[in-house]
Amino acid sequence: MSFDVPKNERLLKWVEEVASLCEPDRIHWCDGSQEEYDRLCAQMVEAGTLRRLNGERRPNSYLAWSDPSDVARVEDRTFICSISPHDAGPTNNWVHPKEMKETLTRLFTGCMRGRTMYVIPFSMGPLGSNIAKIGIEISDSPYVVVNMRIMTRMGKKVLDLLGDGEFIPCLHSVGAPLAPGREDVPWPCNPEKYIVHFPEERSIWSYGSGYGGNALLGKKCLALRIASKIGFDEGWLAEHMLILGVESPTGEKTYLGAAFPSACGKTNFAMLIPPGPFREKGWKVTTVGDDIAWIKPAADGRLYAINPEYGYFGVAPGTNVTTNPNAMASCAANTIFTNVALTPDGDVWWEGMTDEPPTELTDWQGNPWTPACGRPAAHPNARFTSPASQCPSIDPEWENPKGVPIKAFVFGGRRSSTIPLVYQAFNWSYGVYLAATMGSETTAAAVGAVGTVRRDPFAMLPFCGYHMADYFHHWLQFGRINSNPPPIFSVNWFRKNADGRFIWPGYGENMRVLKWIVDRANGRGASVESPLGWMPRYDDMDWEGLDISRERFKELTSVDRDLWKDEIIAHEELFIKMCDRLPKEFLHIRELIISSLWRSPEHWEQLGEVHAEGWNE
Ligand code: O2Y
Ligand code: MN
Repeated sequence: MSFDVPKNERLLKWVEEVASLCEPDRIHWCDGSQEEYDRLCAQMVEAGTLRRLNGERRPNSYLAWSDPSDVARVEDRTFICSISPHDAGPTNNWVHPKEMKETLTRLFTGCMRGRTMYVIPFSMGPLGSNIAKIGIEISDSPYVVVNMRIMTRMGKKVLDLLGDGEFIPCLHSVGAPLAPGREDVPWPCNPEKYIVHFPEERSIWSYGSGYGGNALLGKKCLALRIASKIGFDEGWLAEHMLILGVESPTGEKTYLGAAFPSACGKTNFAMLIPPGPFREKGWKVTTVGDDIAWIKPAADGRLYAINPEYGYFGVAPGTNVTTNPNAMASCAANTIFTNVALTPDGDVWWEGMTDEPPTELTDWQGNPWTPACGRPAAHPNARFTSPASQCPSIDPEWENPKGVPIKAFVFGGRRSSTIPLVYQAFNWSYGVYLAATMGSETTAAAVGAVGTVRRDPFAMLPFCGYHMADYFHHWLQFGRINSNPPPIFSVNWFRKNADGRFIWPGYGENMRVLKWIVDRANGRGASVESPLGWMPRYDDMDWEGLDISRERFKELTSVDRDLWKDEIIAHEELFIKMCDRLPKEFLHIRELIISSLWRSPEHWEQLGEVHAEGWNE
């Protein structure tokens, strides 16, 4: 250890207990220094876990290839072990904590033999922020240590701040003890996996996987599952939301939080570059966070958000200099890539990085690859771990311990029909309803038939650490006790026409929708009432530099009564699952939406110019 033993009795006792359970050969307290990082990376290069990339092309960067069985989060092996199953709710896997502790104790016994046990102190959020929390991850994976140093504020400075205070214990093992004299494999893991949360005790145990959200326990496990329960108990929100800032030509700054399920372009939206005419007029978009937001009410009556993370664990395939130049710049150096392909000159490549693939590569499983071979070169869930500070659009306030004031919430899914381009909920409760019922069509990367709608309330389905209907109550209550909660918007970038083609260009052009949202949030933008909420008319949006006809706009914003009939029935199916604790408000709001949709055609014609067609049939 390169520093004195910390004086936190609870921490020392826990480390001792874990060491006697897991029986590691060595214990290393991580100081978080560059020297420690470099040393661990060099050891992993030696062990075959990492490859050092060409320093000219990718300075200080490495590539890891995982075991092919350990490539993503494992939702079916993720558990919320509250004392009562009713507190985990119908959307989580549950086992009684006593039974689960017995299983885990058996699995963790001797699981670190032959390995080093790393003690990793980390802060989720800027050091000392009253919104931040300290965690201690114990892990037997050096890959976890170096990734945690990028993803969180990590090391001695965190222990100094902790003193004898509270921390969230996070225990992780790859579940692969090394017998004496046995050679290690590059990516140790175990086919039996458990990602377990004890929400009442506020602790995490993860076994068998070395990958991403299963192993970097600050991210999904602490910052979402455990933090959502703490937020419920303490009156704040831990959300699966990006945070972005919009600066207008007059210098007005508007921050918003936005939630999207996976495969909806969340990182691209977090790092959006406005189209030319907007940039020329002086519009700027800045990034506070790309994945998670912790949001607390402050004394001035506003809601403040921090990004609890310090880096990006971004999905590589599909990212390129056109779709997301800011992400490409973020991973230009000091990055750990996982499961991407290796080029002959020691750089990385993934599907969608360039128009033309390289003529030869080594794929993510270490095999020779050519464009004709019919296999992807990178795994579809391949990742880059990069410091957030390297993002060119990083917001100047991203490290402000107070957080940034949130003026709007945005919720979006991938829907080829039914959901209009954008609308604003009539009020907070309607907004909570729209977020609770949001869904997204499955893509080839997800489980389930392509194109079926998977309901993903608040994009939190895999990440809510307690009963989802209690979570809805918490949001409703948040709007009651905070006097002026931000407006809530729904967006959908993925509408298609009858030929199955996308009718919205997306990417930077989403700025046009964002501008309308920002105008509305600041009490300006014009709108018209629709059955679902407030919507822009064609002339309420800025179209400079983009050729979208009035006809196309009508297609993008139409609300089809027949499709909404099915949509409402699907809401009902979701509600039935949670009927034991569903907020009564939702049933009333559903009825109000139904009666709005079935109002007379004349009613909507009087209000709006263009929307009548869809609503009046
Ligand atoms: O598969 C994993 O372990 C990563 S999942 C992930 C990573 C970064 C941001 N979001 C997610 C997610 O699943 O929402
Ligand atoms: Mn995420």
